[in-house]
Amino acid sequence: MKIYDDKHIKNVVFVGAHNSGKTTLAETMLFEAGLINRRGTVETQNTVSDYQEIEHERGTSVYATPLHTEWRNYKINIIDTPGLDDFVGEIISSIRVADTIVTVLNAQHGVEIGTEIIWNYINTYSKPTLFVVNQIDHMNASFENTFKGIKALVGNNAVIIQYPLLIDGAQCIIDVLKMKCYKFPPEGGKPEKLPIPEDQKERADYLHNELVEKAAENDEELLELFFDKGTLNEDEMRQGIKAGMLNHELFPVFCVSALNDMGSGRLMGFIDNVAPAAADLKPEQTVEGELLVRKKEAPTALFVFKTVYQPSLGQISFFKVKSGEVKANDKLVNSRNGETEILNHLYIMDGKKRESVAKLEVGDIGATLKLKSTNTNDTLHAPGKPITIKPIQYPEPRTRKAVSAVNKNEEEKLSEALKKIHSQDPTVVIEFSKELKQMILGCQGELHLATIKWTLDNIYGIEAKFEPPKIAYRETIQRASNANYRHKKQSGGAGQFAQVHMKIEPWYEGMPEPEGFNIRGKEEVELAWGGKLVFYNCIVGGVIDIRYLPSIRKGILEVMEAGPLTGSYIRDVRVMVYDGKMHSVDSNDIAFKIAGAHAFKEAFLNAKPKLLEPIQELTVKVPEEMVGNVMTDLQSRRSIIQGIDSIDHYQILKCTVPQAELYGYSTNLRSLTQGKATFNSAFSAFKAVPNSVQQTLVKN
Ligand SMILES: Nc1nc2c(ncn2[C@@H]2O[C@H](COP(=O)(O)OP(=O)(O)OP(=O)(O)O)[C@@H](O)[C@H]2O)c(=O)[nH]1
Ligand SMILES: [Mg+2]
Repeated sequence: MKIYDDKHIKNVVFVGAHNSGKTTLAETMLFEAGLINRRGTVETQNTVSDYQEIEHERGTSVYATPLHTEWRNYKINIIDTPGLDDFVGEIISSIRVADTIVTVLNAQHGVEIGTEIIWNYINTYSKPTLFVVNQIDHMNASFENTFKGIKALVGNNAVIIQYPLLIDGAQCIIDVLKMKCYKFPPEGGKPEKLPIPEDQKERADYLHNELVEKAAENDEELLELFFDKGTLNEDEMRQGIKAGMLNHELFPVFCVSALNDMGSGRLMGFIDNVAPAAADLKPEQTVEGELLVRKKEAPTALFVFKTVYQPSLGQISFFKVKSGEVKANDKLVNSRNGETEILNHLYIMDGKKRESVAKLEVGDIGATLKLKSTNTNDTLHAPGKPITIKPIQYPEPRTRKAVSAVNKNEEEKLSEALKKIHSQDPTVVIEFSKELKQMILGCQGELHLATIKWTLDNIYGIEAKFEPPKIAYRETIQRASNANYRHKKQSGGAGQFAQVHMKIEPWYEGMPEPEGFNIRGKEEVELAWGGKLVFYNCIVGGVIDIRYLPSIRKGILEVMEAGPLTGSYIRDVRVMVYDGKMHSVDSNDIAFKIAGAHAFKEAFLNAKPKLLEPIQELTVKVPEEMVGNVMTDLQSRRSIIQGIDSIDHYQILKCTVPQAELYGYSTNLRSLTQGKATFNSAFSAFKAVPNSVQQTLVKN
């Protein structure tokens, strides 16, 4: 394998809505480049990219798969990503290491919600992007509508390089950069190059001129040339298009039929000739605030963007060389934990196939095995000078489950396996909730969850149970109440004695100080679970020694950790301890803690206690025609609609919904809208539950 420098490496990432044809296009390109001599299909489960068992079972890409081809003078690394946004972690990681993004669209459906979601991520990183309208062979294909959709998405900077045409039943592609008509044989492959047909000349000229102008706009010299000559030659156009792509101000649009191998050769040619190489992108700033030197002589820095675990190989870490070069057996340091890792072998991976290489230079993508303590998002750097590549920000989980091992003895094994899964896929989030006494797993949706379950079953051999997580309720009070508790114990030796009088009241921010009390001390306790306990010492005449007050407060806090209604945390109460008694011999800290706890519990139960539930703020983006169903469903979930906006043909619904009613929402929304709606939700506040709900919960 030849070693390529960053001027001759192109890292291309295929993204796009589910089923747009990314995996098929990748396969066709590998075939065109001669890396494989037979094209597999998704249906026959023999593509290079979708090689994992779960991908065969589901008939869809689940993981981003790095592939590569060598074409003319370049090494083109292709990463084929999944389209379903359950696997958004794989998509974002790949976008992060891309030099050029190829956004594949299905000409039958145009811009889909999946395309829009991904476009937002592309924008975050401002990566050079081209659009490929696929499936032009399909009877329902509409290039025009798809192009309109692209323009609506990216604006007037989308420019057509190719459009499809049928001539006497034969699939043709008109190319307005080369000003050629490519006519394909029915079986695909090499096209016949023809002049532009007479009746297409006007349109092709118009589009050509548009492309020339757009290309000129992005480079001062070219603009001058354009004003002098009135046009640009092909090489000048290439230069301008590349500059425009790098400025994120020009988005070329191509068309192909990946399935029938029409147009993919020309697309490869464009990637080869025009698309930015690794060396063309702006140098990145590191976490340490320095600009990365992208030279092979510079200190080595690798960014690990993907980790997989395969039983036969162990852990495989995929990285991009961000600076310097890496050789087999290099010792590098992980900037997160300072651990030294030995990279015993370096590989180039093509799906399940791997090829050993001696070294990789800056800009390239490779893999290594069996790193000890390196996760996705880590940087490995040469010893001596710490370099940390800015980590990828992954989205928050959209669905949460309580997870436990079916076999109780396997709890620890399960927890270890989940930690491993998280280190490979940061969109899987695990936390043990002390409050709920459950292990909570957060992920991106039902399909994501299904793959986690599959991995636990098949890779780690653990049977896990997923249940709705308990809801983190809170308890509070609605009116004031008093209690007087005497704790007295006389058994043999020293006795225990303490008596506490207290008044409790609902607390709210900005409330006036209590009246009618002689306030000696005030303590505001910020509760770890939210809300406050405001504790007043209103003891008169020293009836309780001041040193016992902290014990009374401790007793109250113990009750607040497990409220009398449902065992949930109590919040937002103020307590005035205003009277009591002590005994010169038998009173002690423990006695006052017990008396404080009992008095508080008694007062709490008489203060119209109320259960509070967590309320989420929910935003749903849904195509206009489906908004009715989504609203009806939301109403059945005790939601309160707060506003509706519209953007293009989408409605944006904003509402608040109790967390307890959101369980399974991602699945439900998907089935209500055929996956065309998206949502996100964030915690908003605790609100009182309706009485009927409280009755059921307190009974349980
Ligand atoms: N007619 C037609 N069908 C195509 C074309 N390209 C792909 N398909 C079909 O579309 C379906 C999806 O293709 P994939 O290549 O798996 O699409 P994908 O974008 O990789 O899908 P995900 O990875 O699941 O997002 C398969 O049935 C393909 O055979 C095409 O050019 N024309
Ligand atoms: Mg795929």
